[in-house]
Amino acid sequence: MIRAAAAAVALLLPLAAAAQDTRNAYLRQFDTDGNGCVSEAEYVAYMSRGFERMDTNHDGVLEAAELPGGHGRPVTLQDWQADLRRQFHRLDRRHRGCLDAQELTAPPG
Ligand SMILES: [Ca+2]
Ligand SMILES: [Ca+2]
Repeated sequence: MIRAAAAAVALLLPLAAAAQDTRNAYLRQFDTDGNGCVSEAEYVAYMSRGFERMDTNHDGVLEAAELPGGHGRPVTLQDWQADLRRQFHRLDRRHRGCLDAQELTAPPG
């Protein structure tokens, strides 16, 4: 796993312990079509915002200076999104291609 993506996930983890209402509110941030579950495209789109925030010079690559801790190998947006798709499939425990609130907030395993 790409370290920067792992760090982004770690920041979101406290939400995993939150109540169902909070989980549903969290899901709604991803669920742009409002169908109550998060597709791979919705997951990648939402989580890619973290990349955009970190990519302060907007060149589509996170250089060492832009990564948490200020070191590491450069990460392209393509690498980042490939990693997000792998995360999505790990979270999609029921293999429906869509995450419900419980799957979305489950600890990665
Ligand atoms: Ca959706
Ligand atoms: Ca950059």
